[in-house]
Amino acid sequence: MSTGAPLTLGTAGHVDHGKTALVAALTGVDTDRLPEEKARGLTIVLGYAPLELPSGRRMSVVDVPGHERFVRTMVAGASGIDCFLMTIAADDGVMPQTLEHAEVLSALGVETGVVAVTKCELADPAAATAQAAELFGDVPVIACSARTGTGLEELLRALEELASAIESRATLGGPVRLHVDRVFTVTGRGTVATGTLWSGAIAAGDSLELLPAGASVRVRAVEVHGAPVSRAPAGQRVAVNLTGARARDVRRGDVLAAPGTLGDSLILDCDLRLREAHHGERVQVLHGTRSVSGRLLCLEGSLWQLRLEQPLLALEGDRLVVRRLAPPDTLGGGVVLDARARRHGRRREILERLRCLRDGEPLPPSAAKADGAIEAPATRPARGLPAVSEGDLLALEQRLRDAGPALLSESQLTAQLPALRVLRDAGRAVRVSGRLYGDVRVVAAIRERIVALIEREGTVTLARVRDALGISRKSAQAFLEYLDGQQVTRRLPDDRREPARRRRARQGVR
Ligand SMILES: Nc1nc2c(ncn2[C@@H]2O[C@H](COP(=O)(O)OP(=O)(O)OP(=O)(O)O)[C@@H](O)[C@H]2O)c(=O)[nH]1
Ligand SMILES: [Mg+2]
Repeated sequence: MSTGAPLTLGTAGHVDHGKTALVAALTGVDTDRLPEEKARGLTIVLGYAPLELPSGRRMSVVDVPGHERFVRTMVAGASGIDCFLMTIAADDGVMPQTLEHAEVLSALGVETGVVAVTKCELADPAAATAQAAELFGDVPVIACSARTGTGLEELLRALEELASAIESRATLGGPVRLHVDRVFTVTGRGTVATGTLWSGAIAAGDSLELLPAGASVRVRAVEVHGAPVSRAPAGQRVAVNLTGARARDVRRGDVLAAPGTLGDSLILDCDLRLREAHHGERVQVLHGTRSVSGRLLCLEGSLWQLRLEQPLLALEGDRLVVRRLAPPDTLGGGVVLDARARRHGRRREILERLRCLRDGEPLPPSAAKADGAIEAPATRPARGLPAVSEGDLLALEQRLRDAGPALLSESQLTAQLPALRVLRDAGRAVRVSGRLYGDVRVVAAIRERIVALIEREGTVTLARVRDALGISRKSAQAFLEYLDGQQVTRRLPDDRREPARRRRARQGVR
């Protein structure tokens, strides 16, 4: 029986602190499915299980890895959860990823949860309990053991109480948004994408948009924890059987969204709590199940601009996590205030507007003017260039889209150069290489396909990219140069390309 609106619980905690064992003891499901996970006794990918509470209410559980190398996966699993189950082993106490996961949860705004002091039959749980209380304040702390069963009933009761106090995303409405974390093919049924449904409801027959590719897909069937349902509301794990997309066209980090409700974000104004970050620093930005590199620009206090190298699929109010690239570490995170900002500095009226958005205050008239400047950046003519109308911009955008991976050169666009400049500043057009330009969605989709090809094949030649993607040699060259420039690929002496971070990837660093 399942009563109450859907909710999702995410595990958290240092490696080996008993997350997976606890989920198995509570749900009966061993979420470590991969042979490598079983052999190493280590969670590597996200695990999922339904948890039935004493009242019959059901929660989705996402079990995350605790190893420091898999923090990116942990963030992907924690994005979209409603509450946490943090484990701290009685015989180990608070450890680095206890702290890092706590930081991620706080950045994602997940403040409700329970701490389980695990392995309590191995050591006196008092010290770890005191540490937990210090770290998490008045969150319930329960000593338990997955091995002996001690404390599990108390833990379930605490989760029940927690669940009754949380408002389910199902009641909040909003358009469909599902950040894909797994994709596979089921014989006879085709592509299945799974994720935690952030908002909206998905039903068989729905038309959705797959982003960033922008492809139209149709929902053939929907399942929740292995059982078919006619309609799945937000707040739980959902598996969507799709038509219109092959499994290899869908990747972790993609988003299934209600058509026309979500677009690419390349420049975001945010309210961030960061430690040790500095103006101009290149960082990793994690949002949903996606992570991209970008640069941090300090505007004022907690207000920062993020200029990304690849798009995120974000909306205002979304949470994101910021990590340092080397050595990898979580710096903090926060809230998106403007998901489609334009490049700007510390202009007074823009800062005033952002302060109001952050503090939830009404926009004063001067900030409202700046608001228009931000909301409709593309209509503002670039300095020294003739004004361009929204019609000019849409016409050029369509032309770039129609050109697709063939791209367009500046010499083909002489009459539209002012519009090109505006589109480029607004992140809607991308200079791929030399004087060649493409639509931001087209460029993102081609990039993803090349990265997938290299992931499959190790290294690639220009000719291989040309043939595999069915594009011209000139385009293949431009895209590879673009990816070299972004340090996604690295050019080898024999002109082949390999992933720029191949050596680290071989060592298992993600
Ligand atoms: N004695 C004892 N051992 C436990 C208990 N819970 C887990 N373990 C053991 O601790 C080890 C790690 O447990 P896991 O559940 O895999 O830990 P984890 O937090 O999921 O680890 P990662 O997912 O890799 O971060 C395994 O050998 C478990 O059998 C417990 O309550 N008592
Ligand atoms: Mg585990």
